[in-house]
Amino acid sequence: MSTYPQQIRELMDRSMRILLLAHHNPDGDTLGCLLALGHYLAPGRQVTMVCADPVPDLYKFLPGWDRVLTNQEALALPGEYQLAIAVDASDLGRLGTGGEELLARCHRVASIDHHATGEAFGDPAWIDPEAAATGELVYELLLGAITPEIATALYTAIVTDCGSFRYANTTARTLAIASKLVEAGADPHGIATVVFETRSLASLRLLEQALATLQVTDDGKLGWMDLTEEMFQKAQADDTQGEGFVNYVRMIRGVRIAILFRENSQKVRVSFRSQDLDVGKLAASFGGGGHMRASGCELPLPLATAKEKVLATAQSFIEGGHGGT
Ligand SMILES: [Mn+2]
Repeated sequence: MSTYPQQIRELMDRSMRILLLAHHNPDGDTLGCLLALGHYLAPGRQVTMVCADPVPDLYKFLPGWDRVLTNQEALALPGEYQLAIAVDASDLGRLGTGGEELLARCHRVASIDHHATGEAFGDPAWIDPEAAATGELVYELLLGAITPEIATALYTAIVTDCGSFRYANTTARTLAIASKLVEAGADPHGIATVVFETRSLASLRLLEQALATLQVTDDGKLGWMDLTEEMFQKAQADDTQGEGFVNYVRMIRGVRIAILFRENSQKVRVSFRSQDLDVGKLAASFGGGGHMRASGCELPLPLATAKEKVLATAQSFIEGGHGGT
């Protein structure tokens, strides 16, 4: 039995001013955990919730989202914190610009995460790669003190990271915790409608353009798609609206590695997905990270060069049979 939750509970009990940190380019897991902890700790304490990037529109149904500050906004506030808790961030870089500066103001830093890759930080650093979402760990931490707001936040954390319980990371524990959260007031249909069944027109216009670039190798085992800055402009889509597009490539029968290349000013953000290969290792070979079936990296290269490099490596990765389990 892990002692990490107990250690973090003791730290929370002793701390009056607490900083909670999500990772940059936030997803449902990191935001759900941030807000769940925020709701849990708020009574009787001064809690500051931060994320390097603004909360995407998609997650603005989560109770308390409007109290999340950017790292820069928090840096403008005076004072120190007795405790920082980072959620779902596999290394310090994931906290984004200003993240480390904020941690320098905290007497103690704890981390709760489920990524197997990355240079862990924090004391304690509670990392459980068996968890489908960091939300499972935060659930365990809160010992059943689950209000409807917390239930909504944690259910969203879990359901997004396990793709509605469809991904390989879904376990009996994932489902058992989700069940408890529904009992505590989370609305599975309402959350699924907002998170999975609702898209802006701009987002579909963006997808239309991205799908037009879809390619697979002759053997059909490697598939990829591009998202360029020009497409975003044409679709009038914002930065967050390409989320999840890589899954369309992953869906193609026979594709073992699916890649999305996202052009982003002078860099290319690369997302990897696989049904059966360890793409965490593939991303790590480019200095990135993530999980076995979902990972990513960032290359400071023009799109064409980044593609050439990544596709060649992915191709030999498939041929080398880097199966993992
Ligand atoms: Mn996560």
